Amino acid sequence: APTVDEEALARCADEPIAVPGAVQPHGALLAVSEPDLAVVVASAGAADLFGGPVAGRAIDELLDPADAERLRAGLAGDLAELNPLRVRVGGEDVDLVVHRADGLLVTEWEPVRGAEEAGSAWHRRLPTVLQRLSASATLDELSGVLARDVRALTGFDRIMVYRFDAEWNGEVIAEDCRADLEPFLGLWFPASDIPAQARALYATNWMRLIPDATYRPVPLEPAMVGGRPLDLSGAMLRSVSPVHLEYLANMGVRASMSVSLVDRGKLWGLIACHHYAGPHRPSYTDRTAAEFLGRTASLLLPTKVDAGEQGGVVEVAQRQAQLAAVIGRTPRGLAAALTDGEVTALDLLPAAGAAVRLGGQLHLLGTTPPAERIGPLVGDLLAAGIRATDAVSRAVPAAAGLVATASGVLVEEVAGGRGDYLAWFRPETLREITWGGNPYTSKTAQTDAGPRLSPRRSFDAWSETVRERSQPWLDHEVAAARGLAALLTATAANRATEDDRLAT
Ligand code: BLA
Repeated sequence: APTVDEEALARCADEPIAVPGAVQPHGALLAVSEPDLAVVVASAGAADLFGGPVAGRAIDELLDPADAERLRAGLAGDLAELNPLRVRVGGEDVDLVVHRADGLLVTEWEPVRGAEEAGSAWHRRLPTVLQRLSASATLDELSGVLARDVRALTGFDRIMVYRFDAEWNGEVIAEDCRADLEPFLGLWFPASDIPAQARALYATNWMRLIPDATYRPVPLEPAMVGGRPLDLSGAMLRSVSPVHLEYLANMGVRASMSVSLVDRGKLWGLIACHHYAGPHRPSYTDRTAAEFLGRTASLLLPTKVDAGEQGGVVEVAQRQAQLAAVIGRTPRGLAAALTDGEVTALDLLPAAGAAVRLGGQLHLLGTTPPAERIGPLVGDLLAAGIRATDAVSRAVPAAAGLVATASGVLVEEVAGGRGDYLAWFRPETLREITWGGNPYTSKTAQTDAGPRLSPRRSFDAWSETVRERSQPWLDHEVAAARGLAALLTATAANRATEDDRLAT
């Protein structure tokens, strides 16, 4: 993976994107105190929308009496059910969306003029879409359905399903786009394109929209409440990072939206949406429908078969059962059960070599590093808390010179503390990957706050051969290794107890 300047990268992740002190201009923000609903913070220019100054006024006074009544009734209940409240402001239809932050009620007012209103027809098709999502057998199929249906719903020029790897680089695994656009399918993007604090925000906040990436941020007034800038992490109008706006400009993207895909609490990927010709702003309702599809697909993720794992799951489970049977049948000598029989520890999962250390004795199977190198290697990995790595040379110093046989190492302790373990080895596998632009050309610029990374300028496909890496260890393989180690630990403990009983 690209090693861009670490310090500059850390700066990127330091940018306080939750508190930019500004909003985007396609709406107005008023943060009010409760229960009087008096305006404490307003976005600059809010007076234009409301036809007069708003500071210190109560927002229900800014509304028609009937709308004010609906707002008050909604505030007494679940805010999520109130959103959006369609109200009239200055003769215009406005979607009012509210949430609470920093002890204030944050109200956001988005005039619907310009936003597409063709959503309701689409909503009637939702059951069909849900049916398609749940009927898809594989991850590929699910992602394809998601890209096509989110595009049909939102009208963006390009929809991509983007999946993170273990180091937060990402691959475009599905795409639906205008026929004249060059496809991004299969391209990889480096982790630094979406820094850590943004990923953290996106794991809890599922949706963000930039209808026009050439916008000028609208400041909040006053800039501070109670000595702090207002937390906008839950605000739909939140002004986004200027670095990201530069990135979009370099990519030729005029409007961008993304919806999180989250697997069991962890950010798994994004549905990334681009518009090129001009600004693009799907209505609040259509956006939330897209978010709903993202949430539904997220729930389905664990149930879909990953192309990389197809077939393997069953085979590994069978081997695990066979080994368990052999262990149960063999009264003495667990090591012999794992290394001498028809099925050995090496057969448990796809690997070139395995090491079994039981009762202080090391047994080698297949192609492994030299015996004397294995102990120190395993020791370093365990000390570093690493159970599985496909890039051993980057993980621990004891791996020097071992990449040919052991670029990948999977290790599980047996009966912890005695130095016994099971380990599997995979050789280096050269892999060609194509990045969406040479990731090594991001520029580091000096700023007052220290070095800062700026987005790369070219997104032309750029291929690279990845070295010193093995095939990755899949979750079910790691689980099988852990299961076998746990069985050996329990069996060894049982037999020790039996031996004690026989001796007395
Ligand atoms: C945010 N970067 C993002 C977002 C995406 C990407 C989707 C979320 C915001 C949005 O929906 O537009 C990246 N967009 C992509 C990728 C594809 C895409 C990979 O379409 C691939 C198809 N960006 C940089 C560098 C920095 C950086 C060097 O290139 C750091 C200095 C920062 N990206 C950055 C930040 C955010 C971001 C700070 C958060 C923006 C925000 O929410 O305020």
